[in-house]
Amino acid sequence: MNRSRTSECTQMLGTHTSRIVGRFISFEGTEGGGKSTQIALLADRLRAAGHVVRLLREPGGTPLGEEIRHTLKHSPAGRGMSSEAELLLMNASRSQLVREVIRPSLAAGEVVLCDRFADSTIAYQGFGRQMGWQTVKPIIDFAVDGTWPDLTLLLSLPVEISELRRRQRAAQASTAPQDRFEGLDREFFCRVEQGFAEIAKSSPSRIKTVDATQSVEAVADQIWSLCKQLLNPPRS
Ligand code: ATM
Repeated sequence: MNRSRTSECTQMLGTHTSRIVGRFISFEGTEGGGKSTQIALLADRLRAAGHVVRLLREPGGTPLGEEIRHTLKHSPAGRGMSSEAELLLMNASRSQLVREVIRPSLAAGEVVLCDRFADSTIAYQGFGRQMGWQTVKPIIDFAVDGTWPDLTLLLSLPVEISELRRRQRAAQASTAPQDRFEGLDREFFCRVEQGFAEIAKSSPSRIKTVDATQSVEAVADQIWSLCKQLLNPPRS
């Protein structure tokens, strides 16, 4: 959340009532790492523990964002899209999601689980499309205006395994059309993976890397223990 602005307002109003503040958790990683499965398992555990959970995805998550998602992934209009247009559309969707859903959800005390967020832009557009971290970061900052996840779970997978899982999935869903990202080459996904690794190194307190080659249960347990630390920090 944009904590500085909120605390400024609290001071201006001179109120001492405790604020309800939710938690914002994003999931990142290349395809095939099991994000959807892990998000569903975490949501079940959080709900069982009494939390109100909001499930979101990027690009998407609002009516406008879902239209942008279609343009980015499947629309014939997206063929030949420039990297610059892709970067701006990702962030158009994100800016709407932050203001229309994420901030109100956090203000209501919900736990927001988002399948991808700003780190994907650094990895895919910054590294994958080779636009550079310095180019994409100011645009992300404009879109999110201080709303960053409290915790980011990076499901990490070697490129060869990710590629294999993507191919297996595509073979199972042979009738579904490939999206604009699925057909990109191995070099692109190697750069994306390298991007995620560098982002994780740069923000070690927010981004926790989880080895996605482990069993589903082992990954879920590790994620749950990281989330418990966020939701119930030890008293100092
Ligand atoms: P999925 O929701 O199926 O992960 O598809 C979203 C695609 O958009 C995903 N593609 N692959 N592989 C990653 C890509 N993406 C970006 O390139 N930049 C972004 O900022 C985000 C949020 C997603």
